[in-house]
Amino acid sequence: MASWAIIGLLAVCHASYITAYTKFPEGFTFGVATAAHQIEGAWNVSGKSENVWDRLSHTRPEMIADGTNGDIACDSYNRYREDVEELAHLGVDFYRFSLSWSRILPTGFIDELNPDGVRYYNDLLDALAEHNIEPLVTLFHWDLPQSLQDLGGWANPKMIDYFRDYADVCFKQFGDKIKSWITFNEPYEICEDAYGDEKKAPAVDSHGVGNYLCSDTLLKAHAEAYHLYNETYRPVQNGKIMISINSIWYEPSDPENAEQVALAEVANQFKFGWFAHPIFTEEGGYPAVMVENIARQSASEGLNKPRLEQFDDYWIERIKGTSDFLGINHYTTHLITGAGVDPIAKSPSWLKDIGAVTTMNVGGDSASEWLRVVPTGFANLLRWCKSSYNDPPIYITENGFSDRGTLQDYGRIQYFNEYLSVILNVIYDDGVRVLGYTAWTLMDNFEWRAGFSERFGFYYVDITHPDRPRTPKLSVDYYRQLIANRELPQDERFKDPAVRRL
Ligand code: PNW
Repeated sequence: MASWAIIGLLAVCHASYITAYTKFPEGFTFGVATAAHQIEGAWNVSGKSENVWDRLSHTRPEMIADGTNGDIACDSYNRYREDVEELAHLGVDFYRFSLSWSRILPTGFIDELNPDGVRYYNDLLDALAEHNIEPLVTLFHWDLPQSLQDLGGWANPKMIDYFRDYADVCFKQFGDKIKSWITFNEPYEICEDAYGDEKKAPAVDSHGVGNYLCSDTLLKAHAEAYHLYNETYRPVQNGKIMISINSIWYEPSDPENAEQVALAEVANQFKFGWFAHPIFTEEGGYPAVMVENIARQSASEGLNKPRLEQFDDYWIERIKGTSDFLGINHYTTHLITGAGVDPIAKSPSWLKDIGAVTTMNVGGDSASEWLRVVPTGFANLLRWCKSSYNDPPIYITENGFSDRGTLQDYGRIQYFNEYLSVILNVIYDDGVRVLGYTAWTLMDNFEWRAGFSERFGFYYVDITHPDRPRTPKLSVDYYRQLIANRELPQDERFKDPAVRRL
């Protein structure tokens, strides 16, 4: 068979990936995201103090896959003008980045404002404004000042006040230049991975206990920052404020199996609902199934109080409705195979509390073990959010794909194309109100415990070179063309020559 015939046949086989919709609705916006600790470097200069990721990567380097750290990272503290040039080249409508708490308030408290930190973010904001790029700014993307961790971090209820104070400083210092705020990036990762496990700094690993102390504090801190903005700053600054919730979306491995279907719903309530239900439902509070499962488990463990308790009426009301949009970070879908204790679950733990067995054996692969390529799962998540949370306006605040850093990054292009197709489908066919999309990430950066071994960037970053040179990958052309035309690119050159499909 001639090679063109083979290619044609493959194209037909994969025709289901190509949707009828290619054009984005009027007003839909595109951006890219980064986070301070992953790109800035300059970890101990110009007044910045140590944060929990500095501490972890310096004292336990074996915890980082390639032994790297964020000391220099992409050197964005010195090279932010290059970052902005790249953003301008891509043509993005907005840039999502985060503020480093320990750079702005080195003690963690408001007694000391670091002028160099304030100047850095003002310079970045001014450079963005020159290029008409809107800032979308995250207050907290995981880099807690170590001084506050020494007091218990997010397991300490005093953090509600400390976070509110920090947010107040940020609104006051930068709020005239920022119209869109995110309080927390991925509360699940903060609470479960860092206090209920050791997957993220500070790696407290108080499974089944610390994770729930964290969520009580974090949700209250989020609500206080929202009310502060809403009452004091919004009337003069006229901006919006939201939270970005991460989903691993769970599906039954056999859609005909009623038990698996029910357990997948439980798992989604534990994962997404843990933080979304208190904010985005009319009822408010933690999902009932979480409260019930954890009470039952806690009693069987001989405790006299559940490890997670429902908020009281004051806090249920105070937390409800505290987000102007639903920010969704989405990467992947995992499966539920049945009831019971997952073999990887610690005891007690969030995973054991769910009472289901999970597997990552689904979809296409990436460089990250957890990241499976399952576009249909994204469609189901978005439809579920519409029905579970009363049709909220949604921003996708992260979505992306990891490889080992190839410049011909067809895997990334195909991932974006398939996940963006899904967004078009749910907008046009299901009326899901997705208003904007944020690709993760501008350039290869310090990927937390994976170091630089898993790369999510549009630009390749050579971390062996002191100047941290950035090289555009093929996906830069793809995203640039997409944004320019507001349409999924159809060019042959974006198709993987191995399979000739997008
Ligand atoms: C996000 N999951 O983390 C973070 O917001 C980014 O800082 C990070 O670099 C990026 O995604 C890629 O990892 C996630 O298991 C970690 O589904 C884990 C998951 C999702 C996002």
